[in-house]
Formats: sequence, C-alpha cells, structure tokens
Amino acid sequence: MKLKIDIIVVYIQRYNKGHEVDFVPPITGIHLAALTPPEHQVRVIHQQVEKVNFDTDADLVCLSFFSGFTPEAYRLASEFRRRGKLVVGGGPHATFWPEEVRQHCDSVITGEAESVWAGMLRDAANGELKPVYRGEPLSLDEVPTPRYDLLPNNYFVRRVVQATRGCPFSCSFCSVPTINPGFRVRPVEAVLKDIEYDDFPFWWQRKVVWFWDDNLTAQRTYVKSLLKKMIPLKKWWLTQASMDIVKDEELMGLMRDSGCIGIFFGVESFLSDSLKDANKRQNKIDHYKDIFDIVHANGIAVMAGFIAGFDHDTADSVEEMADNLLDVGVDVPFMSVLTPYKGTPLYEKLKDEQRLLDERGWEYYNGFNVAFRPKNMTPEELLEAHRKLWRKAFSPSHVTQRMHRAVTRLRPGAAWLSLFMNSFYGLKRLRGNLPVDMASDKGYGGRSTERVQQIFDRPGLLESTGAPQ
Ligand code: B12
Ligand code: SF4
Repeated sequence: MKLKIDIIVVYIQRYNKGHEVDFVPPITGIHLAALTPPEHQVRVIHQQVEKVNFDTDADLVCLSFFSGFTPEAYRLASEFRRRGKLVVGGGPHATFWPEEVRQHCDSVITGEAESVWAGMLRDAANGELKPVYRGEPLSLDEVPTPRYDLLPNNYFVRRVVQATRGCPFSCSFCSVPTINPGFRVRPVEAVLKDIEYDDFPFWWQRKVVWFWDDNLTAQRTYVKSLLKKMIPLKKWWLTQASMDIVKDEELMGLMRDSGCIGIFFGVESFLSDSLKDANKRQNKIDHYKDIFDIVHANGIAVMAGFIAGFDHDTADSVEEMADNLLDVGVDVPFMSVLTPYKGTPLYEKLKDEQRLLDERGWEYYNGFNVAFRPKNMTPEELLEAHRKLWRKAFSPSHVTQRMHRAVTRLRPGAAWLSLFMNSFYGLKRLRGNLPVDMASDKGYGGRSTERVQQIFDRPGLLESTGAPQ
C-alpha cells in the first residue's frame, strides 16, 4: 500500500507575540521526507509557520518534537488518533522518554531514524506498525539532499545543511554526545550537492548556506577539504564551532575565503566556576576578546550563546553578562535559561539532588523558562534575571553599538547578518515581544489551541500549503 504521510515539525510559540520574521527552518522534516521511499506521498508541515490540518487525507502522521514542544505534540497526537490516523513520534524527546511518548502515539522511534524509517513505513503500510523502533547511528554516506522543495514560503533563509553529526566535547547541559554518538561526516561531494541546490526564489536564499551541525570544524582534515571545494561556489555560510579554531590559521583562512559570515560559539558564561559547572573546559574567559578579534579580522561575525542558571551564577552575574558580551565584541547574542534535558549529566545531577521542579510541565523546557531549583536564586529570581539580561542585551543602546560595529568592522556578508539579527531582536525588544513566561497568564498553561492559534492570527503571515514552489 502506498502511504500518504504528513511529517509535522511541532512548535509552541516561544515569544509573547510570535516571530516578526521566521528566519531559518529546521532540517529534520525535509530530511525525513528525503529518506522516504518514492512510492509514498509525503508532506512536511512546520507548525512554526503553518496551520496543522486535522482533516488531512494522510494515513500516517509523523510528529517530530523537542521536549519543550511536547504538550503540543501530545495534543496533536490525540486529535489525529481521534480521527483514526496512525501517529508516530520521534526526535530528541522521544529518544529519552519513549514510554511516555508511546502513551500518546501508536509508535515511537528513538534515536536516529535512518536505520528504521523505511521499515517503519513498510510496517505501517502493511498494518503491522510496531510500538517501538530503536534507530541505530549509521554511517552518513547515504544521507540524501533534503527535500528543499517541500519547505513553505515563509522562511527567510532556506538552505539548511548537515555535513557532520556529533561533537567531541561533553558539556554538562548538552545531550548531543548521547543523541549523536561519536563524530561522523558525510562525503564532501554529497554536501556540495546540497550547497549547489539553487532552486530558491530570492538571491539571499541561493547565497546563504546554514549548517545545522553540532560542531562542523571538529575534524580538521574533513572541514578543510570541504571548505577548499566551497571557495569557487562563492556562498555566505554559517555554523557552530568551538573557540579553539582560531589557533588554526589555515582553517581560519579557508573559512574566510570560502565565505564564512558567522560562527556560533557556545560561550555560556563569564564566570570560571560556572564554566566548570558546564564542563566547558575548552572556554577561557581571559581569551574571549582576543579570540573574537581574530574571528573579526577574518571578516566573520561572532554569534554566541549564553546560559543563565549555573550553580555559581547569581542574579547579578546573569544580568552583567549583557555588558560583558558587548565588551568582548559579540555581534549576535543568544541567551537561554539552563534546562535539565534528560540524557545530560546536568539532568542526573539535579535529579539526584532532588532539584527538578516536577510540577512544571514540558513547556518549561523551551530554553526560556525555569524547570529546576537554582542554587543561589529562587526559580522566579532566575527568570527575572534572565529577562533583565535579555532586555538589556537587546536595548536600543546595545543593539545600535553592535550594528555600528558591524558596518564599520565586518565585511558585507557578516555585516548583513549582524544588522539583520540585531534588528530582529531589537524590534522584539521595542515591541515588548519577550520570551514567553510559562508561569504567567500569557504562558502556555495547557491552553495549547489558543496559544498556537495566535501564531496564525498575526497579520501578514503567508498562507502556505507546503507544496513545491
Ligand atoms: C540545529 C539545532 C537547532 C536549530 C534548529 C532548531 C530546529 N527546530 O530544528 C536552532 C539553533 C534554531 C535550535 C534551537 C533550539 N534548540 Co536545538 N539543536 C539543533 C541540533 C544542533 C541539531 C538538530 C538537527 O537538525 N539535526 C539533524 C537532523 C536531520 O536530525 P534530528 O533533528 O536529530 O532528527 C533525527 C532524529 O532525532 C530522528 N527524528 C527526529 N524527528 C523525528 C520524527 C519522527 C516521526 C521520527 C520517526 C524520527 C525523528 O530522525 C532524524 C534523523 O536521524 C540539536 C543537537 C542534535 N545533535 O540533535 C540541538 C537540540 C535538538 N536543540 C535543543 C534545544 C534545547 C534547543 C532550544 C530549546 C535551545 C534554546 N535554549 O533556545 C532551541 C529551540 C528553538 C526552536 N525553535 O526549535 C536540544 C533538544 C533537547 C530536548 N530534549 O528537547 C538539542 C538536542 C541540543 C541539546 N542541548 O541537547 N536548535
Ligand atoms: S560543545 Fe556544543 S555541541 Fe558539543 S557537547 Fe558542548 S554544547 Fe554540546
């Protein structure tokens, strides 16, 4: 039997008023679509930008979700099952909580899907769907080009690529080493094929390559051979990397020459004790500014992630990060609240110390809310400190300083990135569009329909069917 399959990438709004622009899509849905054998018909629905159609003619609904989006995934599963659809759950939450997910879905896939996806679809087509499929990490030799043609119109950037999986580090709060064990790479030629896919309507969508790798530069010989081949393609590209790359002059030169416009570093903290809490031994606070100077000298913008809530953090140290990150030259900051995801040493520690706030639902795991008892603050004080940090870092004064630096110091692609992203967050701040506080009456609070509906009620959102353009 040929199946009609809806792959839904589940989402719960993370800002009070949603996003003004939906910037970059996830790769997960269009990757699963690419893995689907051609006899089946597949659609990909990104709930962040598209309305879920409960009256779909699909035979099988596949839900992909992070922990923070779980309440919405379960609501969707229940609605679809009520309508007689088979529902399969997968993704990082399903990987660590298969029994829970199984209570809401007909079947659950744990881990990476490649080894079990086609078999699961065959079983579904034959009416023999099993309750659990355990995906094993395979070599990435056969990973196909994502189905970019199935992306909705709404995303500003389109070309998301994954060249590698895994990361050699083991930060306390991160589940990557468990989710994607080891470090695996795709053949360079396969990655180049994705990069050369150009059937996008706008110049910047053809120009930008956004790597969703955990740590693209971890294996130097591999990344260098990829970058050498990228030079003639004249793209602008971005990735995550660790700060030790600046020691490798050849790599920095290749990054510059192949068109790197932005690197995301997990900086996390300006306190050495908090970096120890994070097991982030590769970060050296005294070197941040020098490292970012080298990155800037190569014409690349510094994007950086910060986390609030380590055991050595205080409300003051969290708020001070806004000035610290400006001083060291970060171009685009991303600030999260520490969150104890299962599959991490942090989760085990907080569980042992009975510091998980079990009464708080999965919606508190969206990266902007507090799901545990911090050491030096109450949960409310941590939330307040994070919001003060966020407001200050995106205040008109900080945003204009970063934008001024972008136009005076960075080359065009990197300046474009910094101007765009600082305007994006600066506008949010001006509109009072802050991260959603789940405990407030504006929070998710189980009112999933209302909250998700708000996304579609905002003016200017394009209607999209997810059909090829
Ligand atoms: C790229 C990425 C992002 C991107 C894109 C987000 C997105 N929605 O995809 C950005 C930077 C925006 C992002 C943001 C966040 N992220 Co993120 N992100 C990743 C990263 C590095 C790679 C994910 C990826 O694309 N992999 C490649 C694709 C092809 O594989 P995949 O998604 O893993 O899917 C495979 C399997 O999971 C499975 N699968 C997935 N879905 C389904 C569905 C079905 C039905 C089936 C059968 C199988 C299946 O099969 C796939 C193929 O093998 C992972 C780390 C990791 N290694 O997983 C973290 C990760 C997923 N992120 C995480 C988190 C916490 C976040 C944030 C909440 C962080 C924050 N503080 O704000 C935000 C949420 C924002 C949002 N809007 O979603 C956590 C999730 C933990 C959890 N239990 O939920 C991870 C695991 C990192 C970590 N800290 O441990 N992230
Ligand atoms: S360096 Fe980044 S991807 Fe690697 S373990 Fe640490 S947080 Fe996770």
